[in-house]
Amino acid sequence: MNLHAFRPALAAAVLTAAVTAAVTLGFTPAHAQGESKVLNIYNWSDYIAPETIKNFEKETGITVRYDNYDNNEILHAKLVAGQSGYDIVVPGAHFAKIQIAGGLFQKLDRTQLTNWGNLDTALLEKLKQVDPGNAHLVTWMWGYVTVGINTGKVKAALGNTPMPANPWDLIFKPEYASKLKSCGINMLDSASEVLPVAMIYAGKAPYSKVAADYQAATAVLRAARPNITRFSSSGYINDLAAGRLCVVMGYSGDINIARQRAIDNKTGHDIQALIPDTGSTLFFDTMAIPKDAKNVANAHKFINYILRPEVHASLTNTVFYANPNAASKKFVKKEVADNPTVFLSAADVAKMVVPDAVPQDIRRVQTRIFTSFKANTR
Ligand code: N2P
Repeated sequence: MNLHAFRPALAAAVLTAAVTAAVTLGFTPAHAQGESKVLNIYNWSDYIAPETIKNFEKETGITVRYDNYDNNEILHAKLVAGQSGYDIVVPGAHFAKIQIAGGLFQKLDRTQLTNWGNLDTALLEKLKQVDPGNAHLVTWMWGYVTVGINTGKVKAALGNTPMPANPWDLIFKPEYASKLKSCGINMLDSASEVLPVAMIYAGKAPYSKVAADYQAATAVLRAARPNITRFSSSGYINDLAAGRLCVVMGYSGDINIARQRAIDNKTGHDIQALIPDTGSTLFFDTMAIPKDAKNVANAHKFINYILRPEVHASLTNTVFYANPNAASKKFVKKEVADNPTVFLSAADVAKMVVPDAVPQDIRRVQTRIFTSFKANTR
């Protein structure tokens, strides 16, 4: 029997049996209750294709409210407070680990996720470290934090000084950064992103659980502070594309979005995402359903829709992040598939650090250091 033809049939049979059992037992499944035709999604900004929501709405008759955030801290605070009103959220996996432990998500119903088989099994295995049994999370996309530059502007500002071997020097080493300040240096506006990178630069474990280790990152950030001209976790995309910034600490795909915008708008700016040899931090952003979500069947429908190979590929084609959908590869545009800063080589992946959850006391240390760094106080 053809396995592909068999799977949906099996899933449908299991679903029918489950519904029958539930009705017999006196439960009414959510979709049988006539769940309202709405779905509330909270996702990162600049992380979707223009047609993704429209096509889903057209096909299902479900109206989607789509809101954005640009750092994990904002989402985490909403989830901890409860009653967020969202049916799908997309935390970074290291935050999701804490959120799962805190009972903030409900388990996925795999019988409603008939496209689950499209997921890359190696990535699923890795994700089990965060979500045992892959019970709560489905990866949306993944990428890494890195340095993005406007090559012409950086060259001009550095003058006779050659580019450093370590791109992070452009931001953290005053010898370079003091020259680049005039054309604008952006740093991500998020303690949980900036501290691990500053720790790598300081030669420390990026997700150290030892508070004293963070003194080294404090020193790195203090030295860098006079040269940082902008803190932003999303607004830097346009500024980089338009030549208002020459160096950013940003998200890999966002830097490539800026690159594409500069090309499309014929601004003449050459924007490049760099891959530091000394490493950087990976992130895996994952869809999850909050425990108090109201539209659970609709949430499953949306997750299953994203898991279609063409849909997942269209996200990657638009925002330049790798996706976890093995079956989507053939729908990824050649120039995106060939971009080594979107799909990292094995050698480049090996340079990167896998994200890790840190306990609450360390999150506080990170936040305290970041807040005084940003405010430029000691
Ligand atoms: C989307 C950036 C998301 C990456 N613009 C960080 N998780």
